[in-house]
Amino acid sequence: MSSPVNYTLTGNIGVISIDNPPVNALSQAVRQGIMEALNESERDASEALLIICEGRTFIAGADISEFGKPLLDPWLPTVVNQIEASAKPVVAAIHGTALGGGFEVALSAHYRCALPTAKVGFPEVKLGLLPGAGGTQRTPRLAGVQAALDLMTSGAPVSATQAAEVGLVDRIIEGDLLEGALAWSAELLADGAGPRRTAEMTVATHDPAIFDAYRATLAKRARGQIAPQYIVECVEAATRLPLVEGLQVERDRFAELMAGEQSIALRHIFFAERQAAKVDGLPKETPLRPVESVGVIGGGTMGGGIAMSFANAGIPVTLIEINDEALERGLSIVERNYAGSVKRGKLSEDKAAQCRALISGSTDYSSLADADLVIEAVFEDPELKKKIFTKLDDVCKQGAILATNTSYQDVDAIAAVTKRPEDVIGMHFFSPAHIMKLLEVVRGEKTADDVLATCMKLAKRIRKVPVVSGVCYGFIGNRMLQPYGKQSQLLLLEGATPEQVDGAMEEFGMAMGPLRVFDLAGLDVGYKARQALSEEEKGDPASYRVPDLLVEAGRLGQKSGAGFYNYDENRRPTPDPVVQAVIEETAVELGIERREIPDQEIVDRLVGALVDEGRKILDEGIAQRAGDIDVVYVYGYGFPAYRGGPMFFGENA
Ligand code: T1G
Repeated sequence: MSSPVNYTLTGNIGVISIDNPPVNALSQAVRQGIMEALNESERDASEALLIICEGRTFIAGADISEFGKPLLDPWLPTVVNQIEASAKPVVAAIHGTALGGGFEVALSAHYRCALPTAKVGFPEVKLGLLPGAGGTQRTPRLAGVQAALDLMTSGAPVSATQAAEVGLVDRIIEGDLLEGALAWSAELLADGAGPRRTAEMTVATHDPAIFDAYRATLAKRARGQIAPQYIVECVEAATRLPLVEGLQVERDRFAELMAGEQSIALRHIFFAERQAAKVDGLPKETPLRPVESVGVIGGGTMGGGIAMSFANAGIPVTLIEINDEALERGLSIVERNYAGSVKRGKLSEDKAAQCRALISGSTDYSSLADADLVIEAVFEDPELKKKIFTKLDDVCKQGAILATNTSYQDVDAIAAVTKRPEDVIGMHFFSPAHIMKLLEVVRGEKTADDVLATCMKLAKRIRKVPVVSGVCYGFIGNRMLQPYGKQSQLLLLEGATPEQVDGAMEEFGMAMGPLRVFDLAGLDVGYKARQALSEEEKGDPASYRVPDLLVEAGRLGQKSGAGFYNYDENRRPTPDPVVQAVIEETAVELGIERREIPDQEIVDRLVGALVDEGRKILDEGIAQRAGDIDVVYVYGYGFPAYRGGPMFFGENA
């Protein structure tokens, strides 16, 4: 088996070229190959060394698939220390994404150049880890404490230009990277530049209070997570200790995190997310339909957000509304959202204007005649949806994909009103649709393979995380929310208060407890859905009596300023004794005894409800894998990623 590392002498430059598709991960073979190249360079006529990668990217990190297994020599810290120790100047040439261990390799080099399109970063914290090959010690020496902490605790990559501004990249190369890097290496040699070891640098002066400030911010922003706190500790060590001792602190903390539950869970989610994008039994080479123009029916909150998701990916969108007034309202939601993204610094003014320009409005369905994909996003009235699909069947070209954004309706029943059910599919976005990453792709009984494959691929293009679901009431996510919601109601009647239930789940790591979620979604949504059901279909009154009484008392949730909680003008929730009285009276009415309920029981019963329903969903084949369900709950329902999702947690708790 040939080595993924190639070493050649180009003039007086020793070129270490790595070729380990798909992302040049630092597998054992790559680490071994780099060491062999370094050893060879010590014996040859090279005067400088250049580290560069083939393929679409520079090294995107350590090989995550090796984690959790016995670590094979050479260890990455050994490799990076040998690069830094080289007697000949070492240049790293970056394209694509230099991430994690890959960026650490670049930081151990003496000089760094990059294409303007390149990105660098430390995503380790997203895996419950920290940069374990010198990143926590070398980055603050080069870029200062603040930049180092921001990079490592956010896990977000920055552009090569931004990296250059803080001293992490020395030269931006326009044009061909290899050519430019070789020329720059020759220039360095001509200028008499020798090895420039970061290890010999000290961290620039800084306010020592910065560390406690970060600890406090992270305790809120990354509640319950260990890795961010350890990153602060390691960067602080870099300001106090010589590199060798700082590296030891980093090594100890890294090893602890690697063996820890949080990182194991986050690594599960890393691979589960990539697995979820694959459809069992659907050949990789299934042809895809072109999607270069999209129509969205309904300019409400969901429709506007969906339109933005496509426009943000450069795909023109036509937003359809019933009349000009409604269309105006829909387009103004889009305007407001873009203004908000610019204000929060998520988008530049220019980019926002570019995207906005890709969204046009119409009240005429015939403007969708050439659309490649049309997504219906009107409110949950099954008859209205069927009427719309009948119309789409008439106006849309053959081969167009017809999708519904319903969050629980029967996609097969909607498809059945058309003459082309094979072209119908569910694309269930989550609110706000231009921000939430999850996309449930609902495969109907007759949905064609190429339609499914196209939507799965398209999801990545619009920066969504797709998960396939079969057709059932509520698909994966909302179906599991039913028993979860029911359990939350039983806990209230049996003695817990809304703030205790939500508090316990938020302490567990949920972004928001169940009662606050129901208030956010609107208690009237569930109430209206229940009105269409028979007493029998509604099931145990304990699961809905209290929210029904609240709605009938005009407490619809956040939108009416009161639900399970009262809400002030900043939407801050406060408990209301009126609600407590309704709960206690209903418990008496239903003959439910009340008692002290420990927080752990609340967590066990609510997470247990999710896991039980998840198992039924797997048994019925509605979801392909348990990991898919975990991805749904982490990306769509605020389940803590560092617990791996409900199914993983259920298996491992
Ligand atoms: N190790 C192993 N496999 C990896 C990998 C990695 N680091 N990165 C990607 N893959 C696989 C992935 O599973 C998929 O496989 C294929 O490559 C394409 O990935 C000591 C400890 C680079 C931005 O966290 O963020 O270094 O599904 O679909 O959307 O300090 O991959 O095709 O079989 O995601 O174009 C730090 C992780 C590691 C970066 C490309 N590095 N990767 O995105 O492709 S920890 C990371 C990514 C570390 C050191 C520490 C993305 C990407 P398959 P993809 P993409």
